[in-house]
Amino acid sequence: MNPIWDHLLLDCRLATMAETGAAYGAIEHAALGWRDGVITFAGPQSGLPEKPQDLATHVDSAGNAWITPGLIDCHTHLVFAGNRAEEFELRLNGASYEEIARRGGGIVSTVTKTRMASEDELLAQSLPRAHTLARDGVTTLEIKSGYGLNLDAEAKMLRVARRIGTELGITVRTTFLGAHAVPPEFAGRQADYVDEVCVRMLPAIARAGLADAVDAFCEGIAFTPSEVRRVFEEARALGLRVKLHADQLSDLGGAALAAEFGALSADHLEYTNEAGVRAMAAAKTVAVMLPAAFYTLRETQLPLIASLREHGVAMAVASDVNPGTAPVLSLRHAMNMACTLFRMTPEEALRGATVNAARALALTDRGTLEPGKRADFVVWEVDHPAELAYWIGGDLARRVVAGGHSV
Ligand code: DI6
Ligand code: FE
Repeated sequence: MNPIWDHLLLDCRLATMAETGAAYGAIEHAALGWRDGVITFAGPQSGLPEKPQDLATHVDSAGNAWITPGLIDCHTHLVFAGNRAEEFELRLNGASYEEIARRGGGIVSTVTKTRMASEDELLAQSLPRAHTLARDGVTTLEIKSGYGLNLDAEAKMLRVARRIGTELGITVRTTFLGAHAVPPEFAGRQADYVDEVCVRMLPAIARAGLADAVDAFCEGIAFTPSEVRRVFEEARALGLRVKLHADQLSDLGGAALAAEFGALSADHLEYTNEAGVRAMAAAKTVAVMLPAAFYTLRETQLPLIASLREHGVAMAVASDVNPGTAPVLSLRHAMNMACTLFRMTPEEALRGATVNAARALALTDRGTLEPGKRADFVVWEVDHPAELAYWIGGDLARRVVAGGHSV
């Protein structure tokens, strides 16, 4: 009989993250099989239908290692030029993030550098960051534009994001974030810039197929709820799903606004109120927790984790990799912060970086280890899945597999 699968890994401990009733959806003494990049078997080894050698071309032992779904980082601004270590220093000398932004620093300084960089330079600067995330277990990565703020530079960022996926053999989902900040040439003409985003940039980006979703920064230092509404209406007309930077620094009702548009996710949420939580629950909008930004800004207002939990809002955890508020290059580190700072459990943090992150990206083919899902998984050097959120740093991923191939 010819083997039916490409690969079969024996002696696994699977944290499937599927809703099995067991913590982490765990299955011990398990086997994992896959063919053509898709999982064909994820269950007790005793349940294999044939002898391993008859089932797969390549049969290996995982040596009783823990295996999880590939990690999914569902919110990053990973493509940018330069960095903002200088601003970090300014903040340590007393300036606030908002003051720096008002003085033309902050996001706009990254915009200047990103516009100046050629596409290849931008790739060369950004790729190592993505590589670092992937080595730590990330097999699906969302990347936003938002440091170009004109059509050419935004398109350049999104092309670089797509090239990162091709270069590393991981999945990259792109998000258009033209409404991130007002570029200097539109200073004092914010409404005109919103026009530019809605009438010119967004339709062209959509036509070029460069964006999988549309995001905006709804904040006192960025865009008002009514400006965001215009962007979302345009996105809806173009058939693109939306997500929102909501209530990060103040409560502008961002979570409820996102929910009203059936957003995939509302992200940050430190200042979101109970009504916002209820609106998200009703709309099944995922709450994306970004504790690295909370940490970097030394924020003290905690998102309403207990209420989100109580209302059954799915919580994701993402790195928010960006040069201003989250210079973090490990999704696991963000998971650690989600536990230590936000009091999420290690299991919630892992769910947040797998199954719930998949939901935040509208990806139904991944996030758990189950037959029919993509063969995206990580073999870890740990004795318990809680270690993934417990260790700060460290080199824990023994093997990272995306679409059936080692990354
Ligand atoms: N919220 C954030 O935390 C990042 N963007 C956003 O909308 C910060 C981006 C930056 O400072 O460069
Ligand atoms: Fe962000």
